[in-house]
Amino acid sequence: MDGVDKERVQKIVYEMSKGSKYFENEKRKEATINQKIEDLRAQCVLLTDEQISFYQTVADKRIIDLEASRDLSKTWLHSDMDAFYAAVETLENPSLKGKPLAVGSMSMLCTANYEARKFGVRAAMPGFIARKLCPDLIVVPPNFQKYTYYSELTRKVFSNYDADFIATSLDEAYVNITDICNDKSVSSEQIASELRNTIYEQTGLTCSVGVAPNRLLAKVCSDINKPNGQFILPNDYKAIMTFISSLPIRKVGGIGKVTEHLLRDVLGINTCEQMLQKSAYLCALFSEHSTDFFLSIGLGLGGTDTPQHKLRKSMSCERTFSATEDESALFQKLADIAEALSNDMHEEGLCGRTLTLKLKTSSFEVRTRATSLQTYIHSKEDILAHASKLLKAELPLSLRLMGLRMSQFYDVKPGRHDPMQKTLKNFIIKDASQSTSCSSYSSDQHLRNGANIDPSAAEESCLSKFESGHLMAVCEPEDYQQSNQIAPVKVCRPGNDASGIKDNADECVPQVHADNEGRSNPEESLTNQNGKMLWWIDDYICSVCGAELPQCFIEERQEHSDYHLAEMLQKEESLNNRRGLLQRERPVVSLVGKISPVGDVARKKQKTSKGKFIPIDAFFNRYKKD
Ligand code: DCP
Ligand code: MG
Repeated sequence: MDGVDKERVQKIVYEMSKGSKYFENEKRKEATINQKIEDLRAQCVLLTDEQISFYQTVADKRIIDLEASRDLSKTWLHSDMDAFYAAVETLENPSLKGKPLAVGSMSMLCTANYEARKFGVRAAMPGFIARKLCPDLIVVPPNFQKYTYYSELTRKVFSNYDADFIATSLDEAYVNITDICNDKSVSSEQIASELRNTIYEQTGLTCSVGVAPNRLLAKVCSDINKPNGQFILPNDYKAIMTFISSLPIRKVGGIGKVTEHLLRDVLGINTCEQMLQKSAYLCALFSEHSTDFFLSIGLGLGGTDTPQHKLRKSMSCERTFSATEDESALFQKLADIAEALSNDMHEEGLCGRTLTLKLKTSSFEVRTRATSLQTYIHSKEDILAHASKLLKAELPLSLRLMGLRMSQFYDVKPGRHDPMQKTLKNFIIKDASQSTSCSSYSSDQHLRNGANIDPSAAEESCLSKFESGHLMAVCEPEDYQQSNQIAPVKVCRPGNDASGIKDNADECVPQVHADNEGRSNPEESLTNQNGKMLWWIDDYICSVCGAELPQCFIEERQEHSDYHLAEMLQKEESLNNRRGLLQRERPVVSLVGKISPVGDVARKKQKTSKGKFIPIDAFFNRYKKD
């Protein structure tokens, strides 16, 4: 937006969207954020000197630990194609060269070329507003086949540098160039130039590149000399700290509009360095994992290892003992099992969301009781808390075996997708869990882009809870594409995170999402008890049905996920009906009553899916009048 008449752009956008549903939603989101800011400020005021010095000690220790994890031995390159979709369109139609061009529709733009950006036109802006800003703007519809083709060409180039490169979207990738620099005895700068040249030779398209000791910084660096440029940050502590000292926090992946506002308006944090200066307050107000992430940013830390591809579906631990109905003995055993499971999970860097309690009674009847959590957990305390609830509901009982199984992990999807891009499911909602009985929970969730625990990461997301035991994950990594580290699985301790990120409407509500740069939230992911799920492959392909919808089609994507959710509910409903018929003699707790209204809506929606949701244009009354 440098050199853009921002005031004019803001005025036009305001005038054109005023009164629209989108606008009202934005205002609601703003009000929620403001309320959170007020709450956090109030909490700050209540902090006593004693508490602040306590939190300072905690923060200092954490900083020492994080610093100890610093690894300067790796060199990461982040590549980002310039105005990708628009550049492809121009390549295929040279008459577009030099003209302001956007790809998308009158409802929403996916991207704009640099000529159009001078007018304030940008991704996720409705095309009709863009036209107002730039009357000569050419808008062409997206063609994903073309973009995928060119993306594949770039990926071939990346693979020559790093067989395990991480593609985060069609036009972005992280390449570990440590080995190639060493093997060829060439500088990272030379590799960066060479890679950019090769991409240009192979595709006719330009990209920008950042090189740094970790992915978080490499991503920041690739934006510095955009378009068609590169920036190298040396593997040097002093250079990193100087770089970080004045870096605005918003430039860092994982710090989106909401987090930026909270940190700035509550604690006066604008630059990465200030994270360290306010470390005590960060510890006091935010969860352990949020704080770790913030402090990591202050230290310029980020992901350095290539994520392991894991396929583990579940992890369990069970104990057999002489039959007993002594409740305190049973709870003690449960605590032991929870600890063992937690240790195992910790070793593998896993956090899970489905906890199953297995019981064998003294008469050898085996029961399983499971709970699907809205947070990913791994600590002994969290596991025990949920397991105890499950056990309590079964007592009194004489048992000879107890076991705990955790499933639905964050894990790394095999393949080229970046685990950090769509993973950090910081499932942070106040209502901690709901339990349901089941016999087996398969988890395909690990097949999503998963993550190892990495302190230096954050994207924010949440779960929307649906009735009747269904959970729909609405994942809202605020700045998913900016996120350049392996996302951690943030563990929610209810009541511990005062950030407001926890239940932030901005991140949680699957409505219109766009950050400052108009970046839409990319992922509406839904899962059911069979592990079915929806996410957006390469940012635009629906994993369930293959439909193509770019990120900026926010409403359309929401509608699409709603449709699949409804479809899933319908299936479940008919399954329950069938079960009801088959098992008439047994009392069946039917979910039908609860889900059928949704199912009905969905059925209608399926037929009229185009007309059911108001297209975004309709939200803009002005547009219609014009
Ligand atoms: N995209 C989208 N919706 C958005 C943002 C991006 O559909 N809200 C698509 C279109 C872009 C592509 O993803 O061409 C890559 O996104 P980038 O953010 O990298 O944007 P560009 O490559 O277009 O521009 P830049 O030169 O800033 O990288
Ligand atoms: Mg790009």
